[in-house]
Amino acid sequence: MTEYFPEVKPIRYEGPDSKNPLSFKHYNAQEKILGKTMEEHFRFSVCYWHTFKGLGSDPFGPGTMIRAYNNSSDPMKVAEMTLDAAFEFFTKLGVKFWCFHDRDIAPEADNLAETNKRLDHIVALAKKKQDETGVKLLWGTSNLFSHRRFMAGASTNPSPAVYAYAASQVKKAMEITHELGGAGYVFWGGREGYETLLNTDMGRELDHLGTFLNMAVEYKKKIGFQGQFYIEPKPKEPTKHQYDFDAGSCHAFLQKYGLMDHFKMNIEANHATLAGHTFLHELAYCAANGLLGSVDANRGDLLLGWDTDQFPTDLYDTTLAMYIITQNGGFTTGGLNFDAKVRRQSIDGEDLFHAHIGGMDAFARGLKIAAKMIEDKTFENFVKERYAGWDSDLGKKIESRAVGFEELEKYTLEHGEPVIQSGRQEYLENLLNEYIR
Ligand code: XLS
Ligand code: NI
Ligand code: NI
Repeated sequence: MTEYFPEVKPIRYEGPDSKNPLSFKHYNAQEKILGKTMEEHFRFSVCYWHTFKGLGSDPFGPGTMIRAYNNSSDPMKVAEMTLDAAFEFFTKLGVKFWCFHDRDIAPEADNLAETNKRLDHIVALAKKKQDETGVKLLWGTSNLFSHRRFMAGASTNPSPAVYAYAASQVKKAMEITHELGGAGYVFWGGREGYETLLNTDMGRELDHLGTFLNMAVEYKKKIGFQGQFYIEPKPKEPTKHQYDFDAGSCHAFLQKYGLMDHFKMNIEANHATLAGHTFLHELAYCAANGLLGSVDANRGDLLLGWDTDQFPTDLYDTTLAMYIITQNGGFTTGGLNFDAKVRRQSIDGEDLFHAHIGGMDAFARGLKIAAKMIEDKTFENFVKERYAGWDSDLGKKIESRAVGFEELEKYTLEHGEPVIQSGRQEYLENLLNEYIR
């Protein structure tokens, strides 16, 4: 079989002193941290769309990357070669999961029936490759945003015929995800949002989206798909107002449409920052509400206000993310998917490896640091101490709703001015720097 990345040998852990750029310095799959191997902690996944289908195009010019697996005028031949390249890449990198959109793995044909046949062909090949390599599907999803029919949205489209098309596509995407043993299925908003209220009935669109997801839940039960459903929040891009703005607005949406038992969140780092939050905030919000599911790992650029999807390298981010995720029990069905792309000038196949190695090592370092923070309990104890008042008689009475405004007024009149204490932010930030080194 053709080797698509002949210049790269399987990537090994060589430790922090290694000078080999094509080795892991920190990610050591079988090393145990807090009772679990690193592999189990992260459940790293490679995404198909950026890594194999993204060729560096931007609004100012076409792709810059020339790949041997893209070199055919027959789109199905390209699909087959790309699948070979992808599994060679997963195996060499040593990552055990992948993610895809339906249209990443097989190109659309002239009609839905033919398109589905193409998918079946590729899915059969993918299933064989999964069996041979032990690589598994973290989640599948459907591309409801590239084709022109979805220009005004999929399940929030003004036309019920487009809505029906989207439903048919998601139905098939769920079936193939099930067929490939996917651990989850992601709903990212795509073009579910709007540009101007002059042509939009927002209330109706939201209801339609709620109905759509309820239909998906019904169909999931019908086919016996056990994977976890996720919503992936994003505030803008492609539309100006995406309905799945952030974890908080998705949470409200899930509650309104009776979907809380069926969904968790897939939090993408750069989507959080586009929403004016930190990655950490979104993770912590999900953890606080039982919604922490999976992560799309990447980062944005401080100076650019769009979804740049860069590979994660910031140790503060990876440390604090792993701190929250690990403290909340770690991933179960979810994992850490690199929804990230190399820059347009990084044209070699080798660059795909450097990018993933860097991301995996950054998270491995983050996990090691977070583990130390968890073991030491320094921050945990600080927070506990800060809220200790809530374990006092007064705090307990409020939390158990044994008192109301009248009793609280009586307390205040009796006790006078409360004693207040420092939040010690700078002290804590200095302490964090002692861990990150
Ligand atoms: C786009 C999203 C997308 C989802 C999958 O910004 O991140 O890639 O993860 O549809
Ligand atoms: Ni994403
Ligand atoms: Ni994104």
